[in-house]
Amino acid sequence: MIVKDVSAPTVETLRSDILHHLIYAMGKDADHASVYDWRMALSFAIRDRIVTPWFAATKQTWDQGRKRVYYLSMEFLIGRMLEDAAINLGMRAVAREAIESLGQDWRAVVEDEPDAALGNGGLGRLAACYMESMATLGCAGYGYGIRYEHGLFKQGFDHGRQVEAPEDWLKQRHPWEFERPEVAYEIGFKGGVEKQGGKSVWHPGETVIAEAFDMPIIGWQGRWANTLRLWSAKSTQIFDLARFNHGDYAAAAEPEALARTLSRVLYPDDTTYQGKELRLKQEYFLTAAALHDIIYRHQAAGLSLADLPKYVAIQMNDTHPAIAGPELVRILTDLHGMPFDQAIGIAVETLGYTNHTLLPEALERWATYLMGAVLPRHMQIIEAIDAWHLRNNPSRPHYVGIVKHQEVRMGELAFITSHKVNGVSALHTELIKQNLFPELNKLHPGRIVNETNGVTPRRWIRAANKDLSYLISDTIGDVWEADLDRLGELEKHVEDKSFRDAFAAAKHKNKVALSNWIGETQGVKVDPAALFDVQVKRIHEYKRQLLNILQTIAEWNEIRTNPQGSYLPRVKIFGGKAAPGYQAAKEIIRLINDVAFVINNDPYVGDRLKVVYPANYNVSMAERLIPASDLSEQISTAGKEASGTGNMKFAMNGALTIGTLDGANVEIREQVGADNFFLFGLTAAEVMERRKDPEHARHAILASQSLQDVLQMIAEGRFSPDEPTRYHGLVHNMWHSDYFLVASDFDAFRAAQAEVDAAFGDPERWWRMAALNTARMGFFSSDRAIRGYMADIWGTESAL
Ligand code: HBZ
Repeated sequence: MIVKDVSAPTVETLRSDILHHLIYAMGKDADHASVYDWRMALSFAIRDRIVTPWFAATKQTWDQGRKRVYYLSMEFLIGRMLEDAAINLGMRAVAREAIESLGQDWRAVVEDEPDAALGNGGLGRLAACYMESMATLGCAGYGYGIRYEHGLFKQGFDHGRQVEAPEDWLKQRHPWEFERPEVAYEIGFKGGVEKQGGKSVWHPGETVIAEAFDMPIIGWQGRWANTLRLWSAKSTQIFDLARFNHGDYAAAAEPEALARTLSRVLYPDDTTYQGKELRLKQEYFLTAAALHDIIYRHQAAGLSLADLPKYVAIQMNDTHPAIAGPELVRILTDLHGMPFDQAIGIAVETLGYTNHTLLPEALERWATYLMGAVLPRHMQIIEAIDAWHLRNNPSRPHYVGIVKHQEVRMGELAFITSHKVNGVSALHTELIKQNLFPELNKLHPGRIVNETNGVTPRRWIRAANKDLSYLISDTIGDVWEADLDRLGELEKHVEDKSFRDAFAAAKHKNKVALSNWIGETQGVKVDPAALFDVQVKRIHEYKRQLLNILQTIAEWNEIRTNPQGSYLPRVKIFGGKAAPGYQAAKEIIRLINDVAFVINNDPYVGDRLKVVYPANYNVSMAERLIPASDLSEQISTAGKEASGTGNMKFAMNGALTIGTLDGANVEIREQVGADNFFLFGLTAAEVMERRKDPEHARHAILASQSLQDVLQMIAEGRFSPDEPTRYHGLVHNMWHSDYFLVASDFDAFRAAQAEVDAAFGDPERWWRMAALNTARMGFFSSDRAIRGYMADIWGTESAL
């Protein structure tokens, strides 16, 4: 157990530290400093307090020869760091007072920080939550990723259409990173393989340098800190002086520019896979740099490579770093002369693989010619691993190997080179066993395990929802942040009216703040007393934002045809980006915006229904929206959403879920109780059954008058009067294909929404349900998830 001095500084000392950094780091005096300067000065002053626990943790791990966990991920969707760091160090109040005493507005300073958007969505945000939980639990480890110069694109809307602009988080200095020019490895690509006396020697045709940038990740109360090490690509050749001297200035800078493209930009595709050479190079760049670093550290401690699994656990976040298996085998055999069978055995013992999707279009498969060209030695090793696996397992009629139809299947590769493969919710793990890897599961029973996702309550309750946090602490004391099961103690207060009133008041306060923000930024006036119905996540057909907007149109119709009826006011809030090349998703975005325009400008409707879709949904926007939500839309086609993590954030913050039996919704419903969850829709098994009817869409539409009306209106151009045919393709697809079964679930969804209205119309009932959701969500802390990984996969123990 390490004890460090992280006692919060006084306002006075912090204030003087801020001024010190303002002058000596930023070169500004208080009279001329901008918000940016103040933010940097404050960040440095806070960062100073992370460094000591960070060093102490690193030293302790080293001294004790502890096993370390290495989390390899192409994405870390971190968001802002300042406020989170201040909270984990227990100094937010002091920091706020200090900066305000210097005449600065705390929120303005905090919100000046750009989001580190080094990820697409759930997978990247999960990696960030897991880093924070590992630090909180004293799980010694490193995250390894890429320091993309440009994170996920910025989304704008132009007449309702998504437009993408490059993201530029490094335009300003990033105060949370430390450049490590001395930690740099040469990474090779292409070239050829030569046999030298029975040994294979790879001569790369291209090389780049991977240079490390470290970010300390501080856990709750500063008791432990780990490192997130991000790699940046640099040229091995700094500058082509000969070309420069010939006056060819552009060509002289070319090697540098080319090398840098490797870490230039994050691929914005989630759940569709594109076999792009640059992407494969990025994956290898991350993985090879990480493995070099891991092996270097292991050997520097004087340890034998045969003992690697005793000291090292490597987790592959999806298949993106799955080249780790072949790379580790290459290092052990080619570079260290270990026999192949021993090397692959060590690789398997060391590696673990987390699967995040069942969607076939998301599963990575690289053409063998591409793999062979970019990584010729790895291609040979992959074939050797495939042959080894086949040799060691009795052949089966449906055996699925790694290389098939001239493609390398990264899922099978990751499976075969790992000792544990995990799904991210109970249902998803079952479906992995039954549908994704049935044969490999039979060959390796027990290898597939479940680790249901979790989220960090520090960021998602404590930082994002202050009023709820204070209420929780006032009610049950304040150690729930590190032991979320304690939220269960709220349950006995739920029958207490004054507690429920306080719970509702905290929500109302968040809704007022959100209403003001919507008014200011979207120009739409919304009533904070209305039901805030929110669907925020990547736009994807399987997530069914289309179902949500069609239901919205149906409600609008209802109000218009029966204007005397009594309606509870609702605000429909959407947020999310579509992959730039995903046309169907972009069409849904445009439809939502078109519908919003018509409804928001309809004088008949007034306050009863509003639709808002703020552009550029990101982590910071999630922190604003989720605490102010009443209803959480988790409405994917059953069997498609591996887990979801937004669903957990909403429920913890006292939003009720309307959802299908998909991903972690199943477990959320079990925890909060079926009475406190609005369930609808086909089950995963029913979905598979329904698809057998080639006419399922037509049948479902013909059975629903309200859906027919809605589709008719869209087809007539009611939401696109300037171009009535705009959505003909979409409507046609609804009638003739509807792969994600929007039509089949439509009536059930509307019925569930009617139940939501009934519940919201009964505040006693609603706030009881909402408070019970918060009280029963302890299970979904990422601390619980990380404990599961430590025990079931990594074989590590807390250092605390
Ligand atoms: O991972 C998501 C799942 O869809 C979601 O259900 C789950 O909760 C979450 C965390 O386990 N998957 C992704 O977010 N996937 C990606 O972002 C992705 C990114 C690049 C790719 C493929 C997928 O090439």
